[in-house]
Amino acid sequence: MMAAWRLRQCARAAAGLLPAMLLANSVDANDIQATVRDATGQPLADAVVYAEPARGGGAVKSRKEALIEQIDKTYVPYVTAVQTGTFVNFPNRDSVRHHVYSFSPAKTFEIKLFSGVPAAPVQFDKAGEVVIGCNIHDQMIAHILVVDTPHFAKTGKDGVAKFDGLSAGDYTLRAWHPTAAPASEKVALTAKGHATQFRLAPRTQAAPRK
Ligand SMILES: [Cu+2]
Repeated sequence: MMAAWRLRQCARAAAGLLPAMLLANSVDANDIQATVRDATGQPLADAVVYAEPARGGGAVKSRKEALIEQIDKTYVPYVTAVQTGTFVNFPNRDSVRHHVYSFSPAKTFEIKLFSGVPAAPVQFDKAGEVVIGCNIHDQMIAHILVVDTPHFAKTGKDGVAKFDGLSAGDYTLRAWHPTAAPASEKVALTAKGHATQFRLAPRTQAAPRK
């Protein structure tokens, strides 16, 4: 207990040394902004950055349903991040039928050959990576990262993910991408916010297949 307490105090002290750097990045109070790059330093789009409170649980869950559409035999979007418990539906906008499925341990399911909007969305109730495939079109792949926190965002083409509304306190900040090895850092978040960068190495182990 005492060791953990001291560690937090040190982390807070260290964070206090960097206000100029944080302000330079225009981070508002209790915001987190992370730039994610690949091993060569290029900005990485479709990465998910999320903050897990050290004290865990108790967070309000968003009940907003997410959509992964099928357009021109492509899943849109390619990467989706959702909080545990979120429902996702898979509207088919094509004139051909699709057969959505996943064998991933975090969610195994299938929606057999269908047109239009499936009658029921699928609930993702377990944190982890879910790879979505189509039984008819092998090239169709989508990724869902299910996270046990309401604090997450996906990077754009500039590699930047940003989210706000966090309480001050200790977090583990994680960065994830389908083709990269995940990374994390401990953050003692203050009213000054937190700006950081991740450089992700390629995955040494293939991402779990659909
Ligand atoms: Cu298909």
